[in-house]
Amino acid sequence: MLIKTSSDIPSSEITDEKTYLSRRSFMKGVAVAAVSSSAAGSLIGCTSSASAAVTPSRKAWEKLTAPLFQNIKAGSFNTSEEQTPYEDILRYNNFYEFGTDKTDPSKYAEQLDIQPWSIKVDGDCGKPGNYQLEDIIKESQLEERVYRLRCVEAWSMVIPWVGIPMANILKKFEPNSHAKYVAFETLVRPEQMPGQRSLFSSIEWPYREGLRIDEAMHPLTLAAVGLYGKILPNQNGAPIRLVTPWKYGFKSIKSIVGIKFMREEPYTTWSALAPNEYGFYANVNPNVDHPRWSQKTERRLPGGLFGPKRIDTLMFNGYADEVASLYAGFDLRKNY
Ligand SMILES: Nc1nc2c(c(=O)[nH]1)N[C@H]1C(S)=C(S)[C@@H](COP(=O)(O)O)O[C@H]1N2
Ligand SMILES: [Mo]
Repeated sequence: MLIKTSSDIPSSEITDEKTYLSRRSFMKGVAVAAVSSSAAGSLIGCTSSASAAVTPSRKAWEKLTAPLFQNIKAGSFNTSEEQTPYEDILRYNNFYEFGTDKTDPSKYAEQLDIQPWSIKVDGDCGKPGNYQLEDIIKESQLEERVYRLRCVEAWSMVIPWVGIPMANILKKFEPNSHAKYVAFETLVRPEQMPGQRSLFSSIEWPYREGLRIDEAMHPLTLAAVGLYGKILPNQNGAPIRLVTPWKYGFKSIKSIVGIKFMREEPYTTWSALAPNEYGFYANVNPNVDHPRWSQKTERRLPGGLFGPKRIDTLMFNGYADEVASLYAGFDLRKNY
């Protein structure tokens, strides 16, 4: 039940994380409403263009960051694969704070005020405190990084992010030698985030993610503030989100308001919800299947005229040369 079907996508193609949440809600005894037609289907069938709505807080953020966005340099690690169109990146999202349908974030995230935006930094570091986001990023050089994004649900995109190496940001807070991990938190604001008001959600807000410190400091790890040369659309995690391209998409936490340097492995939302399905590491690995579907291939978005574009999934999402050494001696089946 609650697995969406449509004429465009056979149910064998659908590997939705929300089925997990729905099952849990069902187990909790919550009545479940009927579900509308497939979000993925409308993505494929529709050609009208989308754009990020201009609200006062987005205007304010645009103004604050304009000098940075006027000077974006080409970054490293860029893939030359065909980029997923802007409209598709804006209209097919996972951002459960706004709902579990792929189109919910594009419908509801517009109402989120992204200014003012502060980030609380604490834990094992020399410079804890509450910082305004603009003060954290104001002296940074923005880079464009064209990365693959591979969701654990077995779809993928190619996204031209704009951001700052996460290491440059974290170093400002002077992590000390006890800092073995970094935890990140998303905003909690139920008035503007309908998914946080939903009875159907089993997520314990805030959405939380974390990395080992060496992963967080790795040159591939990006603090994204834009895509396609513009400030991030709200549905993609404005004003700032994490991007770890060799890991499943759920690690790339959106709309960050908390950073904590820790000694122990932090709580992470999906691995806490279903530890047998989602691990702390979440490295993309075609040889370790999800218990409910294969991870050997993925559906590259957008689909073609005649159906989904299926391609092989690569070890570490194609970034093995860069990151495999981080896991030397690891059993990747156990540490999934
Ligand atoms: N706060 C928050 N961050 C999140 C999520 C979420 O639901 N909430 N979903 C994750 C998942 S499962 C994926 S695949 C990516 C999707 O990013 P995109 O919508 O920008 O493509 O965001 C990740 N970050
Ligand atoms: Mo995902």
